[in-house]
Amino acid sequence: TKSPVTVTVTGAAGQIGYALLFRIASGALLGPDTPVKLNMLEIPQGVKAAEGTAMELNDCAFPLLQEINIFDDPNQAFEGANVGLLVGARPRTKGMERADLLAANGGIFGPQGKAINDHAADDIRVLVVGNPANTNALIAASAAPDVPASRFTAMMRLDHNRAIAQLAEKVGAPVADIKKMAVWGNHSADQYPDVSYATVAGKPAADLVDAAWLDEYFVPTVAKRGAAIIEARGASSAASAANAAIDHVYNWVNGTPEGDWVTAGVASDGSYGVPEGLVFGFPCTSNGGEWEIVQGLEISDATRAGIERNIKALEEERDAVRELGVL
Ligand code: NAX
Repeated sequence: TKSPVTVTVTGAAGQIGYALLFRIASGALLGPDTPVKLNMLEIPQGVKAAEGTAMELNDCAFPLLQEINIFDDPNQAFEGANVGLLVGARPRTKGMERADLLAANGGIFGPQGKAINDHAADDIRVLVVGNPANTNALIAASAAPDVPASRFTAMMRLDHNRAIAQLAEKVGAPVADIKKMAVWGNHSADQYPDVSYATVAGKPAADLVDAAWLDEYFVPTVAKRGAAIIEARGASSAASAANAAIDHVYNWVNGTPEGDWVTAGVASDGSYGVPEGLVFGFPCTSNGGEWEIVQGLEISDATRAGIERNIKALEEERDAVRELGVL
């Protein structure tokens, strides 16, 4: 077995946290040979519930789980962290202005970024799940000048998985037959799920579905899936979000399969005309260490329009947090 990896989960007492922690402890996040030390971060009101979850984690007697610690101080929670899953965020409440939401989250992700900068291990890898995830990742990265910006990523994997599931259902193929899905941009209704490069059992997906289905059903269904889940379940996506977080980190650390890629929200290096620094959903591969944006894809007019819409949306979010002084 390998040496233990310290994983810090924020918002540990929330519903995604509850779906996530047991899978991390079981070995699904890092693999079956990697022991885990779990650091759970909550706000003071969440600590008691986190303690209850820790009791249940103990009761699972997971062979890989070496330690559980609960904190309400980010500096302690990120001490020595190798992986940070930033799930806890300030949700938008009724009547809340967007600027207030961005400011409240700046007040969370700024200090957490600084705590990561000052206390995390040198190989720290961060996935931001809490919304607005892309901009929260940007805020955390900018508060951590000593950590490469490439180590701060945002979760676009749920959107990616949703897109695969919708296409699989439409063409009647198993999900395992679908490769090279992409979701460009922001984890919001602006996102652009794109089958341009996708294959189904090796055949181009674009040959199996028509343009009207893509524009009128596929894109809006994937982009608005979160709202549909809330409508049906009376609560937002939790287990599927936790699953996507597991997928993202697993592929980041262990690599993506040969001949395929996944979608990750990563700091743009200017690829595909996306301004440098914006945390943007791109098709990415990992060699088991760093994300790399897939290069050289031909961009259709529809994809270009989708990318541009997301650049605009993310620049607006970035400018708004700059104005608030959190960036
Ligand atoms: P919950 O409200 O169930 O849990 C959030 C938890 O975070 C609470 O226990 C709260 O006490 C804690 N928290 C709040 N501020 C904190 C802080 N400063 N430090 C540590 N903990 C803090 O929300 P849940 O359903 O778990 O969702 C968490 C976040 O994920 C939300 O922002 C949600 O919008 C976002 N999502 C992102 C998705 C994505 O694909 N990127 C999809 C699912 C989800 O909607």
